[in-house]
Amino acid sequence: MIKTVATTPYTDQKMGTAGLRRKSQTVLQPNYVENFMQSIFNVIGDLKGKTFVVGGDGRFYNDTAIQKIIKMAAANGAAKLIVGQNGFMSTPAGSNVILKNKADGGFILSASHNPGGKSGDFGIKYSNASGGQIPSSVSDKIYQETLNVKEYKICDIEDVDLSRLGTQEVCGMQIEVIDPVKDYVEMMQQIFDFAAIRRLFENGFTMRFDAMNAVTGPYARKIFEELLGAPEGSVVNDTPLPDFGGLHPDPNMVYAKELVDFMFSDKAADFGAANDGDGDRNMILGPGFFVTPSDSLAIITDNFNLIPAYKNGIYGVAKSAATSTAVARVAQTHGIGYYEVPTGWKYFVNLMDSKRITFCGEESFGTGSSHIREKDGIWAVLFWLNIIAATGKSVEQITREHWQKYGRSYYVRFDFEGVDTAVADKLMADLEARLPELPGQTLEGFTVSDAGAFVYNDPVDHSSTKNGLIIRFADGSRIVYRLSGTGSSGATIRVYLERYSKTDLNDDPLKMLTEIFKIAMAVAEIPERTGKHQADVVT
Ligand code: VG1
Ligand code: CO
Repeated sequence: MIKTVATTPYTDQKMGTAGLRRKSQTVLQPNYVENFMQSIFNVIGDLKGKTFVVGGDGRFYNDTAIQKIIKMAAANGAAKLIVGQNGFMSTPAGSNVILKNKADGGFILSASHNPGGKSGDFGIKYSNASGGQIPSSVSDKIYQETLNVKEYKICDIEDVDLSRLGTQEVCGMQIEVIDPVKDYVEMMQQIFDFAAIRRLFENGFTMRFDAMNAVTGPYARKIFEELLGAPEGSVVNDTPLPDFGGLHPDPNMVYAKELVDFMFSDKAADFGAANDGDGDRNMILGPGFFVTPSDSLAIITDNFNLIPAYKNGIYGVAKSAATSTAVARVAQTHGIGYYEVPTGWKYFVNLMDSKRITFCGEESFGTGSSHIREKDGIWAVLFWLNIIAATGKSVEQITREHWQKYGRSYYVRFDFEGVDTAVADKLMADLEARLPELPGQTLEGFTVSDAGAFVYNDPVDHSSTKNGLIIRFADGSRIVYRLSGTGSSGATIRVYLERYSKTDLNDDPLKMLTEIFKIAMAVAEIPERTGKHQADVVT
């Protein structure tokens, strides 16, 4: 039944910040998925005795790609695949299934927060036995392999029925189809105080969770409505659709517009939240109030003792360099470890495995803990609900009290999208070359204290990673520049701005960042080089 098929390499199968992400039309090319998967299998080497976890966020091509992966894993000699029913599994649930079953790795078919459908994006995230995505050293090897791959192995069999739970044998390999929600829900019940949150809803508390027609609908319905008793209809856009119903499943103020409009109307629920395509991102809202992901990480960390699973203490916390410094002040107050890593969840994995940190987060709406090795959207929502249940305070009250205690990091991210790749690369290179001239200069009233590339030296595997450029000012303000590694066409320049105030707690972030924005635009020559005077997306 095993066929060996000749193929020719593609030159664009390099993974980015989180796996391979391409236009669906690119992925539809002959052997595109086959080449990529065979390259991974070649780098792993012998698949004998190995078990992998497979699922996806249900987007267009999920069903086709998963059949290819099953048939190729079998042909390459894998012992077993654990597959989500109907091919569904969120990224955090997948990490849990890998860890729980001590699997050798896993594949989540998703382009995360990127739009789906025929004209959207498709992607594959690859994790190893840690439950987290592979380090760059491994993805570099896989990329080299994709440039040389000449043939792939596949079982010549009918498509496998993934609708029935249970174990079947296919081409000499075991396939166990599991309920992707069950294990995840059990894990959440072990972490949070479900009884307290249930009481909150019994007392009339209301919420709206927007699954954005992506993978978290079934998880959210089970947890929030069935188990915690949120009124029916609290979870919206809860049926995963191949094109996400046309939505851009990125839970931020721009793309989660339906939820934002609702939460800023007079009909708002007490609590609002959304997740992204594959369920690893979250947005937290109160009535007429938005919590920045950077503040959310700081607030979660400050309140660890309210949560059953963390009440005995946490090791430490880490954030990506681009994320605001709000959590640093919390770490200092609590005397816990604090780390700053490059953008991408994979950089947190060593810190969690070595018990240096328990919590971690990114400004891009990602928060999580060492319960798994991915960021976790529903976990973050439950964390907030648990804080609210334990304190009786509203989202806004919790956040404002946090600012009173620690001061406020005004923080906004500006994305310049669809920039020519060569222009973006040159902009970054030229900017880096100019940065050493900046310290000591005063621009728009702000004095630069230090400027340079962000370099992370991993304390565990001693690898060194350069990611982005940072300008720091004497008053604690910062500008971070980086190029996105998750897009599927052109370049996106991300500019992250932060300004700290201990006393001005109620200002408008954009207003507070007016001068810093001007400096950021001028120093990098963004208008001159890209023709853009405004960002395309502001979050
Ligand atoms: C973006 C975010 C980053 C996140 C990554 C994957 O990467 O900035 O924080 O880890 O997406 O998120 P980039 O390189 O485009 O800035 V997900 O939800 O796509 O797995
Ligand atoms: Co995601």
